[in-house]
Amino acid sequence: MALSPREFFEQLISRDLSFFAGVPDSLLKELCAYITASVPASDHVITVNEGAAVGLVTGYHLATGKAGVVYMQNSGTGNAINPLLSLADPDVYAVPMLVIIGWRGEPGVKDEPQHVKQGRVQQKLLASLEYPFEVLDPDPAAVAGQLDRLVAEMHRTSGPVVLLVRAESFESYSAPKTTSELPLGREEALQIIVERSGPEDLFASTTGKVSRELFEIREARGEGHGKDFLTVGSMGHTSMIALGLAARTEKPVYCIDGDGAALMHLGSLGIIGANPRPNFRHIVMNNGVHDSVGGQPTIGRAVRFATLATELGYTASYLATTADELLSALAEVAKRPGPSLIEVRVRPGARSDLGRPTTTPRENKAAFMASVGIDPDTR
Ligand SMILES: Cc1ncc(C[n+]2csc(CCOP(=O)(O)OP(=O)(O)O)c2C)c(N)n1
Repeated sequence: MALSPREFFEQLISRDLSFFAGVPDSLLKELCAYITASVPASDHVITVNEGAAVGLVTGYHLATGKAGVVYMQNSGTGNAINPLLSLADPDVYAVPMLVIIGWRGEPGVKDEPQHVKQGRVQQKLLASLEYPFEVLDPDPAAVAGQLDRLVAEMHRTSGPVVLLVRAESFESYSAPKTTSELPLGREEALQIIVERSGPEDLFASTTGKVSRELFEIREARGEGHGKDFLTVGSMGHTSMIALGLAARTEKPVYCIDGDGAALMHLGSLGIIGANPRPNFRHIVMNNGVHDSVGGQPTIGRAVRFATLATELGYTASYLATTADELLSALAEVAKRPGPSLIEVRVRPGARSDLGRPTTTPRENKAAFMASVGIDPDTR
């Protein structure tokens, strides 16, 4: 049994929950797509991170007296906990809001390694935050009662309440596809970067499909995975992982970022500029969407990462939209001391048969550290 996103949305509207902010999630993909297509931009903001969504809905409450809706994947709970506990909490400013959380890694449901622990502790985490929560019942007859109870609790406590959403709770809803005339796809661009890389080059790649593509490119080339640190979780932190690496190895370090991930913790770009490492090379695959979780828009197309990088102290930056531009930018960054950044404007979308890493995160870590020359067992 699954819920129609439209009917669920109408249940929210009928309870005066009509202002939305969040970061998209693959489990909430249908609902996110429905909200994106149906709610005017004045009432729906896809924020750069989950804490920002809590802030935005708090401002909405201050201006209207009403409660808003925040949505996120449970990976984003950590980003939201600070403003939930120190801003919206009934012990602080007491801001009512409905928080809808996609429950990746639910015990008993097979999921990727980065979701398993988060999924296992999710209910305990919510209980320890002391926020009333329910697990969404996909039976349409039950939803009205669940929302009535949660909304009543939200008003009684004047604080956040949570609806936890299991996989496949919503019926499919086809979002209008973002079309693009750009010549390069993300995987083609990555293929060029890997082909042109030198034997010493290390990669740290961001959360989502780009790391899956990097894994498959290495498989197809018959290479090992020891040069690549795949940041399967921890969205937005790959650039800091790469900076830490660059600070302690002489080898060139390429951070393969996404626009959504770079924007999630954009201040890190300033830290890279202020802590210049000549071997640091940042590549932002800017497709203007959260491709890995359903293609919901980011503000990526309005951001000039290349210009921003120069402003923030990178020594060189390049914008590439074609294979030739990417090749010449790669040749330039290999010649000059960094930190440097290449913004690659790519089409949204990925292969439908894209697989997932078949090695575990700990195997990935061991192989990567071995290629840096460190035995992970002795640390
Ligand atoms: C803190 C956090 N919030 C949300 C997610 C869910 N998530 C995984 S990948 C992704 C989109 C990444 O977008 P971008 O960096 O632009 O890369 P793309 O998928 O477009 O290649 C999201 C939202 C997550 N893993 N962690």
